[in-house]
Amino acid sequence: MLTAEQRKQMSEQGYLVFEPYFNDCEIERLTSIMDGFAIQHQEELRKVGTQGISRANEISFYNNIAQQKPEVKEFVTQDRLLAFGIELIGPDLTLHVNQLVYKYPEAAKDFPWHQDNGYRVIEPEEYLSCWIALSDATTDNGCLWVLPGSHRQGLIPHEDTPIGKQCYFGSNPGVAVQVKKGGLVIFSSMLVHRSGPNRSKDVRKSFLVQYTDASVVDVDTGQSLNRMRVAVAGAAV
Ligand SMILES: O=C(O)CCC(=O)C(=O)O
Repeated sequence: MLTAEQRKQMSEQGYLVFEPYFNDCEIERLTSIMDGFAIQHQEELRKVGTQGISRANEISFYNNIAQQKPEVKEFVTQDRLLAFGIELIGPDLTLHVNQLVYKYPEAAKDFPWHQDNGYRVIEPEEYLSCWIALSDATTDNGCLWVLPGSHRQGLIPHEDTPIGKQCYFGSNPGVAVQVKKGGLVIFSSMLVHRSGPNRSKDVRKSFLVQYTDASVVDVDTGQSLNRMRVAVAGAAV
């Protein structure tokens, strides 16, 4: 799946960009499903204001879509996506998180610097995050920013902030990962990343898919996470 050069970049920098990766038809089909969940989620959020790191009229993180929609299950188990997980994590995989992240216009806040592992400590520690652009992602509307190479530092302590957990407070601006609709960013769960505010007039839409080794346990409880199995012995389930 990956060339030697790409494997080197993944190992040294902790991320890779594929652009374009999914065609318009694939993205439109996925987006029409995500839009339905995002609208519903925002309606719920307007009643309560916030729910975890989601905020009414600002940002939605909505999870477990593949468990509700067969088309999305098919999307996250397709070879073109799963093969990255198999190559970089291992032949036996579970689906850790699958969630839409929608940033609404003029959501003034960023989503702070974090490692995905900062949200839940698991073992084996490193897993793969696949971030799919459902709309163009730019510095204007809240694209991802990364600190290349930061995945090599191990798990960094995270502090709770009102807008999410944060593990980096320094002045390094990092690298903006601007991608067109249909682009794919894959990165190590240990990579320090953030996303910027959406100063545009449109919703910035993405879908995040994460693959963990199937043996994964929650370090605090010692229990298996009981996630959906997506690959056995290097083949999709
Ligand atoms: O899509 C975004 O704006 C941020 C996503 C992200 O960093 C995450 O869910 O870990």
